[in-house]
Amino acid sequence: MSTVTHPPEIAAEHLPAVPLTLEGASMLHQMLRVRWTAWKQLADSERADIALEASNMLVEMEREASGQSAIFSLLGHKGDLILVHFRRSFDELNQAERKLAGLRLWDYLEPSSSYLSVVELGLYDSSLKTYGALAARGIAPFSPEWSAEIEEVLARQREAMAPRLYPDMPPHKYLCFYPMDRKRGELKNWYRLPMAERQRQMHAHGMVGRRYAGEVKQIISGSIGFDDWEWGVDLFADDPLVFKKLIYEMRFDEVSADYALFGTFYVGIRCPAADLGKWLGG
Ligand code: 76R
Repeated sequence: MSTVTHPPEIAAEHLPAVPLTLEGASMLHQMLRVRWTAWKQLADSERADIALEASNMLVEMEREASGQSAIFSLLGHKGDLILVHFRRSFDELNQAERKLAGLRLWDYLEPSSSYLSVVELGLYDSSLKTYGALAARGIAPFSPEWSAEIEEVLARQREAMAPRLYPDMPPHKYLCFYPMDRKRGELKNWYRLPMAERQRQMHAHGMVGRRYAGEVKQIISGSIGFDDWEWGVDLFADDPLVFKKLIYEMRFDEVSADYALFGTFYVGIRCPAADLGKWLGG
């Protein structure tokens, strides 16, 4: 009688703690303040020329095939404008930034903040499933066989998720942007929770979010290693009250109630680039 021997199953504590993620478009938010005093001192015709040059460049960027840009008029003291850019790479983002810096209008703008990130889809469900299945087969994490299987899962998901990884600029009128962290405190530390527990909480988070699917478009971008917070949250909607309701409801959800830390909130109203001259009072 022959017995088939299986390699021993790998225990959960030896599996990677980090979930699989898919990365897509590079994102830059530019918060800008207008130097109104200097701007208003210009002759009307000069203002019109300068505004037209900027407006033309931004109209092109709105339609850029490799990733779009959009202008929002910011409410409150945190700045006057927020430009949101999606591009294929950091190099392209940097090119866009430098092209804009070359505009004459840039002499009348100054940055009040900025945020650099990459569109991120967290794959908690597939991570748990895939890590578990490979562990049951005794395939050691980070072995060549393990890496090949993981890459296959990622490649499949990347293809299925392409429209979400490289999104078009949502057409909605209002934007709400803010950066976030997950808590790393002495008592509450997201990064110390077992994968299965994080997956459970993120699943519940997604279920709350899904009820708002028709009213709000959410884009989560990862910024660990790129900026001062861990994620950027962009919400787009045609009614700003939806932001308040969704974010309020999420505060009661376990993962937000226990682990969410929030940065500065920015709310803006879409300003089509063609209307920039009018917006500048020209
Ligand atoms: O991407 C997906 O749709 C899959 C499920 C999902 C993930 C992985 C999801 C769904 N989110 C994910 C990740 Mn979210 N989200 C926020 C906020 O946290 C708060 O209390 C407020 C900030 C909102 C309003 C929101 C909305 N989400 C994340 C992450 C990364 C965390 C990680 O990976 O550890 C953060 C920081 C975060 C925060 N989320 C949704 C929404 C909405 C509306 C959905 C459902 C989208 C849909 O199904 O159409």
